[in-house]
Amino acid sequence: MRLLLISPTHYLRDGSLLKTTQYWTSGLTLPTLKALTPAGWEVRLLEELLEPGEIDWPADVVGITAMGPQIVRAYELADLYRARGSKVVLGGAWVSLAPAEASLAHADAIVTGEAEAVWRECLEDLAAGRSKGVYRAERWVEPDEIPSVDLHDLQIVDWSRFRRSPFYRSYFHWPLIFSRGCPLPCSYCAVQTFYKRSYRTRSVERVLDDVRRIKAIGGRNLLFLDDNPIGDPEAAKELFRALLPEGIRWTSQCTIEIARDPELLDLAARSGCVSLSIGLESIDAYVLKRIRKGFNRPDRYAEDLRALRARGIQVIALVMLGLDGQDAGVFDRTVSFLRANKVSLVKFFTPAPYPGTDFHERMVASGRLKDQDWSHYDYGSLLVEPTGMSPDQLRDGFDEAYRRFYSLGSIANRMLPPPPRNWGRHAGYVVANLKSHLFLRRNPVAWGTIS
Ligand code: B12
Ligand code: SF4
Repeated sequence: MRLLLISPTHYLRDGSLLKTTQYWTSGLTLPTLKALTPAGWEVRLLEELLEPGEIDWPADVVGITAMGPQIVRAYELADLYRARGSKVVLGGAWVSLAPAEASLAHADAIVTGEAEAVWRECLEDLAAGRSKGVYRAERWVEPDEIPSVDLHDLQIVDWSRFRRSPFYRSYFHWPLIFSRGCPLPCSYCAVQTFYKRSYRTRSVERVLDDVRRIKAIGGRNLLFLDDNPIGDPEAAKELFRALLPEGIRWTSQCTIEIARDPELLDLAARSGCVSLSIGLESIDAYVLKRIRKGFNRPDRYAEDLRALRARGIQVIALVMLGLDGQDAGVFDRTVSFLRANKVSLVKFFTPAPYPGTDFHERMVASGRLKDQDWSHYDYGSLLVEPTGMSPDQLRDGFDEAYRRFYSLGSIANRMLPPPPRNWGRHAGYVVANLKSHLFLRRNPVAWGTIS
């Protein structure tokens, strides 16, 4: 039997599909599904960011994952492969959280929740020509049931460049995971909704095993794909202690709490943490309370950011613009704050009500959901009616905030003088700032649709 596993790309506003020739990291979804596939299946993986999504290969079953705006393309590919006679199964966060009927209209089966518990049964059924429709994982898998992947299954790696180019070796970040889920309650978050606020960590031995396999092929830059690897601070400390002798550099995303536990921050920095994406979301406590993120406590941000900087950890701030409680003054105040606190990079987001989340329900109930075209569920589309400003003010303020944050004056102001450690990495972030500056000059209405 033949199994084709696809990670689709998404459509841009001009109707073309987003494509790239290189990308700095990779998801683990397809290699994980392959690792869970019983022996006897011939498996092929396809990353549509880099290669055509329609290939001439007679797959008996096609499995498609999707996140955010990719869902539109996922449905399109599903229809296409079904028309050719393959059985199609869809899965992932979007498919799990959106109404099942929406996906079942395009697929023979859908998997909701983690594949580990149901993938084998689903494949056996499809191979035998039957389907239950929805394969719902009724339990969380034990963390050590999560399989390690074969690194050669990462479709995004350019192996020949990895072997010959020192630049590419420092550019590409090898993905691995320590935890699944997040115990926190942010109302807009698909992760805590998908995992129902559960949180599990894999054993340190299993993670070290992954680290050493990455090192064995020459990888030194790692990315923990976790949503919040410090969700259990004591478990995180145990991991970071174990990483101390490994001589790696790593990056991840987590809450600002990392700056508030000196031992945790110290271990993170000494174990090789060089940058973190941190969801600040807003600099106002009353705004954060409304999205159940009061735990962020913005009155402490300045001190927290100083502590991270002192350890040479670059902060990529994630900030939402257009939330309830924010008026048209938010753009100025936010950029000034980020400048004053020497934040290295920022990603701004307009509020995105992902299906299944409390935020989505609230926006539907209040009639404020403006756009249900899933291909617009990216970083910067206006999906909900703002309350504190007009949609035009939000659009213009959002674009202007990007331009001001990445202006040359702001870059100099934020990036100089360099932090006391990790100068090489800092230089890389200066270059990233300059590239963003040039990109925004060429594309006045520009926001990323891929991280
Ligand atoms: C790596 C990653 C990326 C990479 C992907 C690179 C690549 N193409 O290889 C990059 C950085 C490009 C990216 C981009 C985006 N991402 Co992303 N990404 C992730 C991240 C951090 C890890 C994914 C992963 O590999 N996980 C490990 C695997 C093993 O877990 P998994 O994917 O959940 O898969 C398990 C189950 O879900 C299920 N499953 C998943 N797919 C399928 C498919 C089938 C057939 C089956 C049977 C089962 C199944 O089985 C797996 C094993 O249990 C997740 C967060 C997370 N913790 O998962 C976000 C996440 C998936 N991304 C998300 C989003 C929103 C995006 C963006 C839309 C962001 C944006 N606003 O632009 C873009 C979309 C990009 C695009 N092209 O359209 C959301 C999805 C929310 C949602 N409801 O859809 C997540 C959950 C993050 C979040 N905090 O909300 N992302
Ligand atoms: S801290 Fe991050 S991962 Fe956790 S619930 Fe909030 S947004 Fe989601």
